[in-house]
Amino acid sequence: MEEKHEKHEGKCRAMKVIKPRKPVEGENKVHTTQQRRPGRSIISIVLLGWVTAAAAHEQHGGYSAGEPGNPRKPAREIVVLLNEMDYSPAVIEVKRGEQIHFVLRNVGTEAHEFLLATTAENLKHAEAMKKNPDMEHDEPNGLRLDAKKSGEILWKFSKAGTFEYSCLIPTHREFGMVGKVIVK
Ligand SMILES: [Cu+2]
Repeated sequence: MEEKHEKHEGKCRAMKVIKPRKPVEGENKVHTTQQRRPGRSIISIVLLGWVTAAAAHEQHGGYSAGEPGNPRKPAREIVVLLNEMDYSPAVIEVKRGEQIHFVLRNVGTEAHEFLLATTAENLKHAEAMKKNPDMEHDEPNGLRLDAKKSGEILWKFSKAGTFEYSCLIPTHREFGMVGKVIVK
């Protein structure tokens, strides 16, 4: 359990701590044409770092509810109000492949979160948050909003199934801060 917590906290920061991967021996052969172009090499290093971070995310089952949306593609807007201790609406239906532009408004008097994931992932995440209640969330699938603040998430529901959004600040989920997304 201990190890899981640590790994999970690592996940939450995976998108922030981006370290370029050390080149593996033999890899240079593939990139020989790029060696004369320092500009491209830098891009390669940045991309490698990003891929490594993305892979780390994937290992922990990140983005279990689909994938970050593409701002160039059309999206349906859904306004969700966050309050003590619920969401409105509490159930959302979308079509598989549909992009949703969530406009999130915290109309309550304390901070709340909106984290899109499977129930299993959110429950695991909630365990980690008991140890670290002020864990920051700045990920494509979720955010924390202070009272009276608003935010946005663009999300593509690429998988069919039932997912959820919930607030993992200790006790909030238990008090009712959980909503359902049905993807058909
Ligand atoms: Cu909350």
